[in-house]
This record gives sequence, C-alpha cells and structure tokens, in this order.
Amino acid sequence: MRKILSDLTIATMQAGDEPYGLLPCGVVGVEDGIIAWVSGDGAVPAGWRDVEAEKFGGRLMTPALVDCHTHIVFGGNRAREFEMRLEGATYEEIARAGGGIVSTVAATRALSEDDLVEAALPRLDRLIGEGVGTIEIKSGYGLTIEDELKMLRAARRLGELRQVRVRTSYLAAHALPPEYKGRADAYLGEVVLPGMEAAKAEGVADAVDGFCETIAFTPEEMRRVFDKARALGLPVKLHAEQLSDLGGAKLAASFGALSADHLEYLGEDGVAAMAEAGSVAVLLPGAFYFLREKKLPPVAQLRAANVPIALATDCNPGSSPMTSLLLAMNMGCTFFRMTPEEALAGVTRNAARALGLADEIGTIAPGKRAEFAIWDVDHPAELAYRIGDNPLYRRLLLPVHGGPKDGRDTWLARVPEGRMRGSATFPDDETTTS
Ligand code: DI6
Ligand code: FE
Repeated sequence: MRKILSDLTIATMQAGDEPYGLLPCGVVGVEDGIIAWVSGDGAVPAGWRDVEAEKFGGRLMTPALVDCHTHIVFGGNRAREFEMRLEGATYEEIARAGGGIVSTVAATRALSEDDLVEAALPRLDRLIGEGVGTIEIKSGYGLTIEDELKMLRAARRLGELRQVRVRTSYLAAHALPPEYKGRADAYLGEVVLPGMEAAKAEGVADAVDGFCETIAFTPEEMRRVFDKARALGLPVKLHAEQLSDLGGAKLAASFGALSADHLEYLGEDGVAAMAEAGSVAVLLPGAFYFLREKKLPPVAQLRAANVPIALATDCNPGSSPMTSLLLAMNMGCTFFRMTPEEALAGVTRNAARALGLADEIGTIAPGKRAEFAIWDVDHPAELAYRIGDNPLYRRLLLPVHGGPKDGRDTWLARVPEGRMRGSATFPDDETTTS
C-alpha cells in the first residue's frame, strides 16, 4: 500500500544537512509503513504519480517524538514530600528517612497489574497527545522479583492499549527496599540478579538500568548488575552523576551503555568515556528543575566531544512529575543552553539512538518507519519556544503492535482535529483505514 503526504515543511532531523534537515516544499512517499522517498522540492517520483496525496497545508512534519527515559508506571504520588521539601527538607534527607522512592515502592506494591495500567494511562495519553510515538518505561518501584515483573508487564500492556512503541528497562537496582536495609549485596543476589533472569526469560525487558548514587548503589554494585546483563545479552544504561560524581557514566560506558542519564556532575573523564563508547547523554531538565538543582550538566563539553545529547521527561512521582516532552525541550534550552535544534534532535534522532532504535525511527529518511508528528507551527524552533502550549495537529504512525491482520495499510493514532488544542489528553486513539 502506497501513500503520499504532501504540502509539508519537513524537519527530517537528518544529521549534517540544513539546520533541522529542513525541507520547505516537503513530500513523503510511504510504502507498507516504511518511508520510500522524501522530496524537498514538491516533486513526486515517476511511478507514484497516480498515488493519492494527502495535503497538510504547509504544516511542519517532524519524526514522531521519542521519550527515552520515563517511570510512568507507579502507584500513588508524592505531593506531601513536595510540601516537605518546600519546608526545607532535601531530596536526600527524605530518601534517608524512608520517604522518597521507598514510599512509592509501598504504593506500587499495593496495586495490581491492572491498577498500575489504569494509573499510568492518563500519563501516557498526555505524552501521546504531544506527538510521542515511542516511550521507554522503567520498572524500579517494585523491588521484589514479582513486583518488578508486574511493573514491566503493565508497561508492555500500555503498548497494547495505545498505538505507541514501548521499550522497557529493568530497574530493580533503583533503591534498596526497607527489608534489605544495610544488606545491598543480599538484595542484589536475591532479587536484582534473579529478577533480571526472570524478566529476560519472560521477554519483558529490553534493557537494564540502575541508579548509581550515594543514596542508591555504588559503581561496584552496579558492575555486578551489568555483568549479569551482559551475560544475558541485555543492553545497559544508567542513572549517573545526578547528585554527585561517583564515576557511574564511566562504568556504564565501559559496558557499551546505550546511554547515561542525568549527568549534572559528570566530569571530563566521564565525557571522554561516553564519547569513546558512543553512549548517548540523556539530560533530564524536569528533575533538575523540580529538585531545584544548581549544577548544570556539562553540555558544552558533551557537544565538543560529539556525545549525542537526548532529552526526556524522566516522568516519575518524586523528582520529575512531568508529562510534557515539549516542556522538557523548553527547559533543555532555558536551563541547559541547548539550541532548539539540539532539543528537537534530543527527542527524535538522539532519543531513538538512546533506545537502540536509530535504524528504525528518529529521522525522516528512506527506510525509516513512517511515524510522524504534524504541527501547527511555522518553524521548528517554535516547538521548544513556548511554555505549556501544545501545537500538535496530528500524530501519524503505522501500527507497531500487531495492527490489522487483513494486510491493509492503516493509519493509526490519527489525533482527531480539534482534540489537541486546549486539551492534551484523549481517551482512545482512533483507527482510520485508508
Ligand atoms: N533518579 C531520579 O530522578 C528518579 N529515579 C532516579 O533514579 C527519582 C525517582 C523517585 O524519586 O521516585
Ligand atoms: Fe529516572
């Protein structure tokens, strides 16, 4: 099945072209859900002249967005902790006093898989409503084998309920649960490592993540986790250098990590190690903002070393209760001095790479999957520029999970016109068949 999308300004986000890979008179040819050709001068190749074109009134097309670091599956919320922090307590103090992550663990353990799905859906819908087509979702609030698996199953179910590609990360090494207080080695040996094996056997984990921090796990402990991931053939990534420099990014890079994330305290040697390994630097300005951090990630050094930079929401109840990737882009520019072009690359091309999906998604180029966001803006810089605005016009994706079995080409997740403006959520993706 062939389809032409025309009358577009296309930000292909291909590296090395014009800024944003911008094509002012853009036309895209799609065949069986894959981009067949992209033209920048309105021309349609011979052989396609009889294919019907859908016109978009000159609107901006980008790759569908990728949120490459989230914790959207969890129970409860931490509004009370927010109040405590405003009364003077620090994130670390709250965590050490048994609040923080551990309180979300109790709330998450109390929910069934169905309850977790129901709690996460509104968060997912808000992200989808901003043009997200691929989302990474972590476990890490279960901290028993069964509860971690429950979270990963819930995350996978979300990808069946909505037309969105879900990648899951096993994050049992997120915090030490109270029952293992002072016994990190036992927790790793009895829960984290066997749970990873179970997740791998069930096929519910795409990668392994950890939190390397004084309030979480040491680099030596993370090495044990990563050795096991390597033995199981699972790629790794790491929450590193968020609150202090423990050398986590360097450790992750030595395992060929897909990404190291947060990185406010990343030092020169960490930058060099990431550049060498080709790991993506995933910056999380929502957590930086919400924890009122002062130390900026070394963006200029990352840029100079050609480390690809991605941006993500880090949506979680404790440090980044944020469900807007557009806001993350704005914050990446205002706080971290990224350019609007870097911000858009950070939620498309580089975010895809951080998930190991660089060959499939993240740019608009022949051979990539036909997954697009179409925006009511004149210039791509507008996506990072506004605060709290959502100019999404439509999200166009081919079915990524099964889809129709009759072989017809189906455009799914076509956000009905009028739904997006003024309301970032919608109850169900619509299915339209062409
Ligand atoms: N770093 C974070 O910012 C989140 N997890 C992590 O490892 C916070 C998770 C939470 O506070 O619930
Ligand atoms: Fe996180």
